[in-house]
Amino acid sequence: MTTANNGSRALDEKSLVEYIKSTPSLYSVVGESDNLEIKEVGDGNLNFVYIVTSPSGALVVKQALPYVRSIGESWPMSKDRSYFEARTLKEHGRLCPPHVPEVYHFDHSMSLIGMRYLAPPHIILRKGLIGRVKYPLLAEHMAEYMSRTLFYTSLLYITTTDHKRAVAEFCGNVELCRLTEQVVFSDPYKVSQYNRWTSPYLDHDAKLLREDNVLKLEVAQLKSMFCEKAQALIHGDLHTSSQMVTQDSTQVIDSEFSFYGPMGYDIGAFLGNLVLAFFAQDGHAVEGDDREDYKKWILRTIEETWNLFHKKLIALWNANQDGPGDAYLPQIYNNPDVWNLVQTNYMRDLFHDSLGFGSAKMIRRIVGVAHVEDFESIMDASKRADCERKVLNCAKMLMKERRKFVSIDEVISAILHIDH
Ligand code: ADP
Ligand code: SR1
Ligand code: MG
Repeated sequence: MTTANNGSRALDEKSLVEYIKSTPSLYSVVGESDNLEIKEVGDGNLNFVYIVTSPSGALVVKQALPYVRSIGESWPMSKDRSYFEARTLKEHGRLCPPHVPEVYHFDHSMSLIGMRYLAPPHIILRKGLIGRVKYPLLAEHMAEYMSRTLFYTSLLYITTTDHKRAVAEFCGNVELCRLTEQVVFSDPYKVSQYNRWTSPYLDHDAKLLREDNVLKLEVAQLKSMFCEKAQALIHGDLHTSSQMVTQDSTQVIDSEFSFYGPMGYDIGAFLGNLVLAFFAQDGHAVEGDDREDYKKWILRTIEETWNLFHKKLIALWNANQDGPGDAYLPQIYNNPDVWNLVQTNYMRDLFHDSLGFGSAKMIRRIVGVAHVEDFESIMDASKRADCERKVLNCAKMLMKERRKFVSIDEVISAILHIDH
């Protein structure tokens, strides 16, 4: 075990064995075995992740150190993010147990979480999308996860007393929120030391972004919504590397960016990352496999996710019309006409928020600090840039025109139009 700055004790393979042996809630999962194997598998941007196996069990240990792993110690970051990750894994797990791994143990002083090991064939969804694997239950599972976690933590279900208490607690995750403000809503629209893109092919496209005043007005609105709209306990980083999947299982991991924010930020993150996967497919096409059928599957999944989410959120809302939620009191809104109108307006605004945030998430992955494997794994830079340019054109159009879209079918048509 080495001592990092801020008094953290960074685990290594050897010290982790000792830690597990002295922690009953972890040691019992691996059958109190003397024969523990440790492997560090962290491929995310921020933390260290260890898989611990014994002949009779396995678990995952995740540790946050006080900096951003992918950048290094020059970018300090509060290790309290681990507290918020554990807190939200537990809360979202309580609200939607089939789609969130169980937390066995949390150690605040070590910024360490012990959780269920998502064993193979679970893989990170993004890798499955690059390998053109279809997941028939993905839309259903993600719609279930998003509708339950967002509904039950919003004022549609809880009282303003509970909401304010929870909002206050999650305001503590300020450093992670500020990281998002910077890398999603600011840096892509200005010169920043961290920005990069497929140069020289996208030099002009990146410049156009920085000079697009209409886009800047839109992104300012989205940023203020991200900072001000405490609508629900959102995951906060729901891209396609935050799900581990098989053909019949979808598990949402990595909720360290969670806070009370706009629902559309989660929905947009997931749908926007599926759009990224869609535009990356041409870069992975080879002779004999043009990936056209797979592209259609991605678009169908986008459509089904939104439509199922819509249906499930409304169903939860109707079933809890007389529940504790302070937003729409039944004494005022019990007339079916006004009730329908309230729901129609709410879902329309949420749809437009999701399109806006989804677009911002797409843009940041092309010209910002953190890129995604969907495109990074396209080795031919010119081909990669062609795919990435379509993302930028699609995202700019969606962000600016989002209020004109009435249904997800129209969005799919617009994506197809840009693709051809
Ligand atoms: P970061 O916070 O650094 O982004 P992640 O939570 O995304 O870290 O985890 C990094 C990697 O560790 C994932 O891509 C996945 O391969 C692996 N991983 C994380 N949690 C689990 C788990 N519960 N079971 C199996 N593998 C996991
Ligand atoms: C330095 S930016 C790192 C990014 O990785 C995380 O997964 C978040 O998306 C964050 O924006
Ligand atoms: Mg991650």
